[in-house]
Amino acid sequence: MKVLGIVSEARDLNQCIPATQSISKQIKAYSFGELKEAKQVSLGRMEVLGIVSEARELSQARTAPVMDHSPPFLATYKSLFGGQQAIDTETEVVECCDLPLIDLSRLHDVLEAAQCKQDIVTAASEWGFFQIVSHGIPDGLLARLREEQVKMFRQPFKRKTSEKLLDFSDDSYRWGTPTATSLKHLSWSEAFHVPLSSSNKPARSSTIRCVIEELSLAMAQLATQLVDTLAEGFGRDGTYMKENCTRNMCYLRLNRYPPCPIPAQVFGLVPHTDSDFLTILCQDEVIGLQLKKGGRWFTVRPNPNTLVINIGDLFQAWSNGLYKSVEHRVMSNPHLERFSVAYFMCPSNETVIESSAQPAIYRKFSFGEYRQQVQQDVRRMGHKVGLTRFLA
Ligand SMILES: O=C(O)CCC(=O)C(=O)O
Repeated sequence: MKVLGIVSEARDLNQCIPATQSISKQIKAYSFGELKEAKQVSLGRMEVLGIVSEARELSQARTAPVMDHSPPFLATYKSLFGGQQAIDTETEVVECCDLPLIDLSRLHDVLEAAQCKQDIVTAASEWGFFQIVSHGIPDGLLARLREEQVKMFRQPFKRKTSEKLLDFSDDSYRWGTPTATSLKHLSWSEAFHVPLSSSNKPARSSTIRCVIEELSLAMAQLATQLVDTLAEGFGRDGTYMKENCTRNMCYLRLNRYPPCPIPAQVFGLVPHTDSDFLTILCQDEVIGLQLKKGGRWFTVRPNPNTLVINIGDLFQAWSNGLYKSVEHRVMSNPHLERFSVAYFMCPSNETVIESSAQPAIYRKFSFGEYRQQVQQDVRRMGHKVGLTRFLA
């Protein structure tokens, strides 16, 4: 493994993936298209892992129906390969961490509520990330969403790019990073971006639309509860958020990270902070999410039984830096596909973000202005600059 530079991956796999998910079992989930694309670069890796015969067998199974659902990353971005690497898993030692765990049922216990609120405030200030249980989103609903999400991504790639699937808007399906000019800006992932404004009135009803509708209502309620607590933490109330972050301003992103034959070279999702107030993330059991704390990257130990909450840029500005919008990224994985769903709590474009603290770290700005600046930076420089552009 050392020769192939996959020691750390093997360590991660050993530490963080449930034993029941053997690599050989997972590889059966690969489509022919993925294997075909991965074959050139990854047969060596597969050989070392003792799964080469299965890989060959699968890649040669031409009689099986071909469901080519993974995007053609290698072919499309070939001009970026062979140059500078985005990441170096050989030199970078990344430890696993457990996010602060908060049981939200304590908010309803008179003896526990104050301490629970304090724990949320502390986690948002020190980590910018925490995980929650007893959050009120039914497990069955999350499971149904995952099932529908998998079906959406299993559609042939051509269909995902060329058709308006299930009433999602035309540009809902996204993959890779069209603006990437180097590997470090490329994300090896695909996503359906679903503005919740359009989920209210589906032209025709489908299971996924109904599940999204139900989930977005539950997520909005949860987000309001968290925001009330967080606003209270610096002497504000949640009215401002309730008025400006109505559900139709928010959006859901369904993410899929296909197995990547060159994980040492490319991210699943490039390092970024979220441009919203607050994000609620539902991830599966596959390792991938990492966050930066004290200048070092940590791998978040995945726990599919919790929801992960992270603070976005707007909350950092509104709280005058009390809460941290922390840089995070997703590592690509050579063997396993990974799914996640993120709910982004956003205000209307006209909403003005202004801290009432003095001196204010950031000048006041509207969300529309912020969004435009982020898009411009990504277009011009390949990456987001974020809040540092808005220092007072
Ligand atoms: O998939 C994940 O774990 C993180 C997703 C994320 O950071 C995003 O969608 O912005």
